[in-house]
Amino acid sequence: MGLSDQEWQKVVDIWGKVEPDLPAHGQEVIIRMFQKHPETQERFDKFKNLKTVDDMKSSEELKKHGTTVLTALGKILKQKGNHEAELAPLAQTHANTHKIPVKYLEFICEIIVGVIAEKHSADFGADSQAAMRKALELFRNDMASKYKEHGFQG
Ligand code: ZNH
Repeated sequence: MGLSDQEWQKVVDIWGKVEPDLPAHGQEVIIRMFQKHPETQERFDKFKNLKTVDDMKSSEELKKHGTTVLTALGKILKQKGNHEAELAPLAQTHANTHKIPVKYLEFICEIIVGVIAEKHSADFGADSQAAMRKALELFRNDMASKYKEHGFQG
């Protein structure tokens, strides 16, 4: 389940390519999630009324949210698994306030891998992709166990 030092290094390296433009990556991730899994859009009071991809693209709020999500995820990934302090508040809000099932976390993680693969194909080979998938799986598993502590089955 854990990642080796080399795997963490791959995760941190590819994140270094993502980080200079978090807003563009974040926007793309959120729009794709809404397109591919429309039920996820229903979870956002502030985005429910965005009907078309053009509406989504022109929403500054959506871009801002995408940036917020990837900023939080980046902080977690950089902890290389020692992410208790970063994860706890996120699990708390996502279990109690937003009530986001683990399934939706799977959706977004898969989309994140897809977006990075498209934007950074040269730097995101099979080994890096596998390492990132492992890191995201660890993130989800730890979110899921925190969810249970909050009595949310996820
Ligand atoms: Zn989330 C919010 C992150 C996923 C839904 N988020 C949020 C925030 C953050 C995040 C940081 C802010 C703060 C709080 O806590 O509240 N997310 C995140 C991450 C992830 C996520 C990192 C993974 C990766 N989310 C998610 C999903 C969903 C969500 C999948 C659905 C589907 N979120 C959400 C909501 C909110 C949030 C609804 C609220 C918004 C507003 O503002 O209203």
